[in-house]
Amino acid sequence: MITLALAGKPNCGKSTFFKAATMAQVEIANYPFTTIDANNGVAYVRTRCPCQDLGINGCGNCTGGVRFVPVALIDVAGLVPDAHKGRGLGNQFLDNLRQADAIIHVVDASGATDAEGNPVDPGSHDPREDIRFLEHEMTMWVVGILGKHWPRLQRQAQQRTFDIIDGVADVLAGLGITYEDVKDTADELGIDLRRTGEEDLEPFCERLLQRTKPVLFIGNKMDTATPEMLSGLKDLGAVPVSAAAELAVRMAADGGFIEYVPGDPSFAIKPETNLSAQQRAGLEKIAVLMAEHGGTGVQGVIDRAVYELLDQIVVYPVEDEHHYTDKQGRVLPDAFLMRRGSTPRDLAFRVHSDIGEGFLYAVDARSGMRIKESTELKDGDIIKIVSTKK
Ligand SMILES: Nc1nc2c(ncn2[C@@H]2O[C@H](COP(=O)(O)OP(=O)(O)O)[C@@H](O)[C@H]2O)c(=O)[nH]1
Ligand SMILES: [Mg+2]
Repeated sequence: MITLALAGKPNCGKSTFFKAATMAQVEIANYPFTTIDANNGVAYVRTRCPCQDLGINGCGNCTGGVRFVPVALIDVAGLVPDAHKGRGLGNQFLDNLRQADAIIHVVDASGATDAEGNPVDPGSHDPREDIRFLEHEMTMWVVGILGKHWPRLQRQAQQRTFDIIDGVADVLAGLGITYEDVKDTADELGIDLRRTGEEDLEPFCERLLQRTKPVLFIGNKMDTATPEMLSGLKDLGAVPVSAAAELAVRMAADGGFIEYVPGDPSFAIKPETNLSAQQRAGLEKIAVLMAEHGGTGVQGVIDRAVYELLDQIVVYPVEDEHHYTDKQGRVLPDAFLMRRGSTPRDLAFRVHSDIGEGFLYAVDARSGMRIKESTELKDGDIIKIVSTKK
């Protein structure tokens, strides 16, 4: 499963974002686990269910055409400045980072959290200062790991048979970094690692991380941030969000007070519902915020991380290409996230390694045409795999 990690200073709202994003109303997510433990949960990317184009009324796996596909979400321990020197929860952070395909860096846009993560008066800390901080800590961490091995790697590199790219990839394998990642990064920067001093590792590690752990910045607490602070963050590429607002609307939906589909720009208070005047006023305030920003931003962040940073598409494997069902007659039973560029053969292996090994051909269920094994799959494709193995 794709794994996203929430990182940032203490008190910027990571846990609130985590609670909101992993809280699924039963009817929207037919997936058994949401929160696995306090820090590991399942969130969902939103997509348009293909049943809409096929004229199928109620496929059973979506809410009025909105479909949710699970991804893993990790609430990472809060990071403090100089964490790479051992301050705070260094090892825990690194372990979480190892598992992440992409990182959502949460910044407190209201400026109510100082550089160390302590609560301060709103507006007294400039959140733009926090943007570079995570990248710097992560880079220095990797520099530290690599630095420990550097004298040995440099010595071994004197031998003709030793490939330093291999040596570096070996040291960083625990971070999910591959030989290709190391090679491409060195090539891109035009550096020869055999002739790179320990003191010059920083740009290499920075670029390597940008490639292997892409980061999406979010300016949380937009509800209490000034417009100047928000626009300053937006200029740096941060997405405005209110995790607290999303949590409140998901809880209200869970309690049956409102109709809300995560990612929608608005919600509807159900008639005849017994909300207190205070609850109603709270929801109305959130409605105004959502109208202003096109929603709370939480769902959009998950979607952008998966579709833009990780370049994923959603593909639907079926057994029966005429009825779009599996063997049990369930319509569009599975939705798989796959990297753009994946082929029907890749999909076959995702379904099962046996099916992949016995791959014969695939059928595009929408057109009814056979497609080549090397065809690039498109977002929303419905594919029947024909294999010698069942
Ligand atoms: N106004 C506002 N406060 C928020 C928002 N998200 C979180 N908070 C508050 O910020 C504080 C820290 O939140 P928490 O999620 O525990 O932060 P963490 O340390 O990063 O996990 C809590 O008091 C939250 O209620 C938000 O969107 N708006
Ligand atoms: Mg927390």
